[in-house]
Amino acid sequence: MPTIHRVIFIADILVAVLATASSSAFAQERDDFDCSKCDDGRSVSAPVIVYEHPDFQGRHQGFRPGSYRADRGQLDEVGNDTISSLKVADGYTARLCQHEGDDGRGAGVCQTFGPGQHNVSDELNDETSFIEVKARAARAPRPKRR
Ligand SMILES: [Ca+2]
Repeated sequence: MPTIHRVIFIADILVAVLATASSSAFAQERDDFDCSKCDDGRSVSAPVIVYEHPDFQGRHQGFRPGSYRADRGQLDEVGNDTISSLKVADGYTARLCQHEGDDGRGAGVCQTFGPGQHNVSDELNDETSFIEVKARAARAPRPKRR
């Protein structure tokens, strides 16, 4: 029956078009998981997330407890001297400093942020080169003994 054949032919075309569309969608999805963005993906679940622009816009980077120095490339995702806002999860603090310092504690203008969402003050805006994230003692998991 010619009508049936025509329907099947059209159905075949539709399948082919859908297959092409979904494979390019899949390729797009795979691009989203490109390794250059792996850290970014993980950063979303980090207790502290810093942002390039005020109000949590622009490039961002997540940090877990520890100290991070721009001069060691540890702020490369967001960029040195760019941070303008940050989010701090409950039970954590983030200390931002203008300079890395020599003693692992940061130097210059420093400011500590508790849980919540913050825009960085003018004093420290686009200046941060050192970040220290701490879990507050009451909620901190006990460090493993070596
Ligand atoms: Ca900025």
